[in-house]
Amino acid sequence: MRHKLTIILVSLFLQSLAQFSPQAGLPGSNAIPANSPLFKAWVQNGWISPGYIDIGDTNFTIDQTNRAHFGEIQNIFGPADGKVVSLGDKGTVTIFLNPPIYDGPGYDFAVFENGFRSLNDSALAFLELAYVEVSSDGKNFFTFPAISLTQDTAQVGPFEMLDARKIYNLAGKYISGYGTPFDLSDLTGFKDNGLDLNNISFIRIRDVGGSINPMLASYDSHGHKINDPYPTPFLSSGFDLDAIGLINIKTTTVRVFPNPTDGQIFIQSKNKIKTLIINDLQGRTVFKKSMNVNFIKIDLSNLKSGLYFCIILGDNFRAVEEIILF
Ligand SMILES: [Ca+2]
Ligand SMILES: [Ca+2]
Repeated sequence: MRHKLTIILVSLFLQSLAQFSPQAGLPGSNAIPANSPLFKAWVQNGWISPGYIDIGDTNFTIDQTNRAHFGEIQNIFGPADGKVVSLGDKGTVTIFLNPPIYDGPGYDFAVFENGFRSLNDSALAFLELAYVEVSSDGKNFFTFPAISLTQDTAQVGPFEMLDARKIYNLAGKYISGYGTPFDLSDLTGFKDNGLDLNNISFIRIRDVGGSINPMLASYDSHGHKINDPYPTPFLSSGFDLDAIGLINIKTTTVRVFPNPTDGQIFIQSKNKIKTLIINDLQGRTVFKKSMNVNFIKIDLSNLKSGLYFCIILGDNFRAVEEIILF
């Protein structure tokens, strides 16, 4: 008990000292500008599950809906350009990566939002924050361990500024035009839980909400409430996703064709295919088979039309391909 208390006190002391990377443009900032040659590709797809305009008042509507609806999902495709889609309170955007990304040297990807700097203090900015989660299989997502040292006793208001030095591993830490970088090596602890850091095929951005009301709060990895501008009762409520720049991208060795398909699918792989799994968009497994081949034909014509993910597993090898069944 005493030991535990000591650990808590030491960790509180360290947190009070901790200063993370400052706002973009300040010395020592790790913000990556959109035109950096580090970016080898940009996310080109995604689907949104919009959150409430105001999670504290779900009866509040604009244009007959209580969900955020500002911007098209297409606004996140391609390089960061300031065009965004709004997630709403605790809304999500999920992105499929093909080819996957992997834990290579340094940062592996960066997330762009549309925050803006304070006119009075270059260290402060209007920021909306989101958790970042990744998955190898589209079923099990793992969240980057985030830290918010912003006080959590007085609600940050709808137009109040945040200090980036108090924010770690949350998207939206930097102003428009600068990406918040993420290093997959921060998730090494999840390797035994099914996360393959060598094959990350999905990224999910999840708005934090930002309320410090205990009924509505989101917490960081130290159990501290994440305080960000709330309420933001506008169509554009919540995190505004602009783009995701990819840094460490895998070269792919799998072909799935024809695609889209009416059901007949051929899968060709340089590595031996040992297990083949088909999951639907909700992550439910609709097909699973063991084998030991480089080439296989399967028939999915008994499935409902829609989007599926084909997961191809071999020895030290995994690929995920999107299949459109019509
Ligand atoms: Ca890395
Ligand atoms: Ca954009």
